[in-house]
Amino acid sequence: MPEKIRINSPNVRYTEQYIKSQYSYQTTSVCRDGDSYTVTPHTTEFMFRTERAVPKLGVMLVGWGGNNGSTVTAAVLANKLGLTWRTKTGVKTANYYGSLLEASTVSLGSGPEGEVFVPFRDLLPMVHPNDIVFDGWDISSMDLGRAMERAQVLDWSLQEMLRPHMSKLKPRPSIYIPEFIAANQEYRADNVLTGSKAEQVEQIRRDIRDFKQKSGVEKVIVLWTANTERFCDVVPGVNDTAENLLNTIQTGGEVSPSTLFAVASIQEGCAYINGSPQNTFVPGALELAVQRGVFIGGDDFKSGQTKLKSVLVDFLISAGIKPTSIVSYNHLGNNDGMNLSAPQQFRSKEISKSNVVDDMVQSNPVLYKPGEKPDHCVVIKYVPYVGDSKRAMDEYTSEIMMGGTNTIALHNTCEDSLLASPIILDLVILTELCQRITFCTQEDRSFQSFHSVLSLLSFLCKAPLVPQGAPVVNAFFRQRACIENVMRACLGLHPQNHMQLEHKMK
Ligand code: NAI
Ligand code: DG6
Repeated sequence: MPEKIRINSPNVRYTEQYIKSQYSYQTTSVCRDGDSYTVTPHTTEFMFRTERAVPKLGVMLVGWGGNNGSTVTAAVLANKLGLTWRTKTGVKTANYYGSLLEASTVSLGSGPEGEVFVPFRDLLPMVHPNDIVFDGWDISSMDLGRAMERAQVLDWSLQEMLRPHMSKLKPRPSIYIPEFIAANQEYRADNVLTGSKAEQVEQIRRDIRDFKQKSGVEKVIVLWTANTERFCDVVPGVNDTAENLLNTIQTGGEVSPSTLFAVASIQEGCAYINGSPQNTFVPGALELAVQRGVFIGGDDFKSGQTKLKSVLVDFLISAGIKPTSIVSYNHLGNNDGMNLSAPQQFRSKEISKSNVVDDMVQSNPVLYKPGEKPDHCVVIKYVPYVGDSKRAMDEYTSEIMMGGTNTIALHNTCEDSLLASPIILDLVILTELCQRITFCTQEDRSFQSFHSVLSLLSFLCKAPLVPQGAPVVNAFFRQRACIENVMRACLGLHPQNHMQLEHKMK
């Protein structure tokens, strides 16, 4: 299908296979000498190539029968079928609100009628969510129709329309190692694989191949949206290198289910994304992904409270206001909340929710001394009655001018899974797009892909995974600008500069 946006520039060429762009990447290096700085601008010439053919995409969800898994599957089906349904407040229509790619826009420039905005998804050829084929695994055998009902997320009349379709979808048996998730999850585990760890990894690999073959999809991406696991110890000789990790799987030593899934996916050449906070990507798993040139991404969907935090703290600090204390309470009553009521699983989430302001704090040495941080406290409580409708209450206390104090208190209520579902779609669609982008520089003419650790997904993750030594960016608008500007580079367009000089001249 021809692209909606065509670039009229000598720097961009459309061949049958690719959009090819020449792009001048501008950076600055800084030398500090005491209180003075020498700043040197640099330009590197890049060539980007984006494959134009969009493949048929299959997505396999680990935890398919959970609230996120069943909700995202139902939402895509409802959109595909163009469903509308009645609620007490009127008629609702299926949509993709909350998806960066589907429901937000970017500015292309100006036309006779002013600035022109287009949906993010139109920038480059991308998979449409309606065309994604889902499959997956769950330790609970419930079909997706019953799982959707168990989740209590979607309106009943919509569930009734979806049930005939959803009931045909059944999660594949999964890897269950009880010690990694809360003991309170045991009652769900009636759909589990048996055999050694190596045999179970082989079964997961067979499942991926089976899905691909039966569904006819050309590409598969695997995404973990199963329960939060406890952290794994990183142990030399066990999981510190790819070779040791593969040996440990053979000998049956400690490897978490999520890492076993990651290994199976990587071995099948399928990108693997971790939507939960645990350290799935132990050094051995990371090394394996790099060795095989497979994308991995994570960790932990950035859906609500943390997303707001990455906006609010960015706003405060970049406005010169000094946050000194951030206290974040949550209570929720879904199965995720029940799992997180166990200390080790809560600890995984606490870690991922707690490091999200570090880059913003470090960016402002006027406000913070080296090593200084705001107090930051995260509390999560399980309250069954509220179900998936999570409550998040936050108090941000900041120092303002002349010893003043500014306190902001927030209360947020919404269905957690309806925030996570569009993020799942963005993660897989963006990952798939990145698989079709290659680039080279004038100095090194051999085309390469992005690093296996796909840091472009940071916008969608609470604890962004980045290549070793790369900076972690949590600040919301920087993360968004990164995605937008990389896509613009693929079209030979300069980054958005927002200067609007043409409107500032006499
Ligand atoms: P859920 O508890 O409803 O779903 C998880 C599913 O995973 C369950 O159906 C469970 O049976 C299954 N499961 C557990 N261990 C498994 C294994 N080894 N293999 C296959 N399936 C397994 O939870 P929900 O609400 O869907 O959340 C999923 C994950 O996403 C959680 O870890 C949560 O912390 C994370 N998350 C959710 C966000 C949200 O806004 N909903 C945001 C950020 C992260
Ligand atoms: C309680 O915090 C449950 C969690 O799974 C969160 O709902 C989820 O991680 C979303 O977190 P946040 O901070 O992005 O709203």
